[in-house]
Amino acid sequence: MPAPPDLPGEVLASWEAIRSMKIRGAGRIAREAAAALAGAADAFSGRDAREFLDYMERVAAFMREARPTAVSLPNAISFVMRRLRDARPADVDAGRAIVKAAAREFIEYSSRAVDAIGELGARRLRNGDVVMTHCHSSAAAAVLSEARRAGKINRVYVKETRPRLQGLTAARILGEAGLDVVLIPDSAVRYFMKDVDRVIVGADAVAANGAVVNKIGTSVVALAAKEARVNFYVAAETYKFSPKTIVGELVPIEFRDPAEVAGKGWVADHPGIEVMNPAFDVTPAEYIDAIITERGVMSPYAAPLILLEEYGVRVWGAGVDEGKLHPEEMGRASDT
Ligand code: RUB
Repeated sequence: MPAPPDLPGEVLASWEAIRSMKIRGAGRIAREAAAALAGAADAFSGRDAREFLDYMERVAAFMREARPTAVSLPNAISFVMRRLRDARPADVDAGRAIVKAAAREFIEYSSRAVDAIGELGARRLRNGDVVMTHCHSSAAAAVLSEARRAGKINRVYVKETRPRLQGLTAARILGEAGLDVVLIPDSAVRYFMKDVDRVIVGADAVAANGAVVNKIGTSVVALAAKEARVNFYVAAETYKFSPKTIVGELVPIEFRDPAEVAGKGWVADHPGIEVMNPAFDVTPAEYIDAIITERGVMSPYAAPLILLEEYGVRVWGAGVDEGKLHPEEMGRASDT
């Protein structure tokens, strides 16, 4: 989608930062998008409330396209835009205040949710557990850091997570938290699974059927964990649950630049070879023992309950579009 002509520079910068993965991880992406909406509201210089609403809709639609898979992105945007639409502000100042307050509320909620997941998840770990993780997830890292603080765990295997090597970020952060980190190549997952008691990963999206979309390779870790009878946990805030999946839509999987896999030069030198770079994969519910949310630890099969609580019952047959989620369309009784 082309950037709207009246888009302020800071919104474009946020979009670019998310697109280029300077800002990455589903939670951070969502917080950045909420902050970008607040920045856009601040930057609006017109005086007409209707124009302000249209402008904010354009900004929201643009930001939603920054990356396709993390459902936290459209959910964060919908959270803010729903407030604005419902309030039908009479003037620009009122509209601006609503956007800024909603964005702040989302960002604060999101940060508190990660802390709560850390505490709830750490309780699930047993003394002496050896854990494996994949990619870098702030929510999964919160569980591991909290469990370390509680003196429960020490050793954690961190997969490098090709092609972007987010495992190195996880390894650094977990090392700083005092964990005894072992960095391993992705291909060593099955080799080391026999030494592991639990796996914990994050999520970009949780579908209504309890399937979890996360960094490519997550489903292979889940397979190896199941084979070795190792518990597999997902740490995910409730705003990563996807309302669209209730009506059967699939979470789109992002395919990234082939150069991330093989390097620009190699790709150019081998024009006859197709290089594919899917960034996420789907782990079905049957491979997941529990999802740790800020509201509690639940079975993946309970995902519809979270979605019902968040978005209401009239979602069925409503032709859900996360971009349009608001109480009228979604049958949600209130915004709280
Ligand atoms: C990151 C990734 C993370 C989830 C959850 O992918 O798959 O596991 O986004 O992260 P990418 P968090 O690096 O492509 O964004 O728990 O921090 O929200």
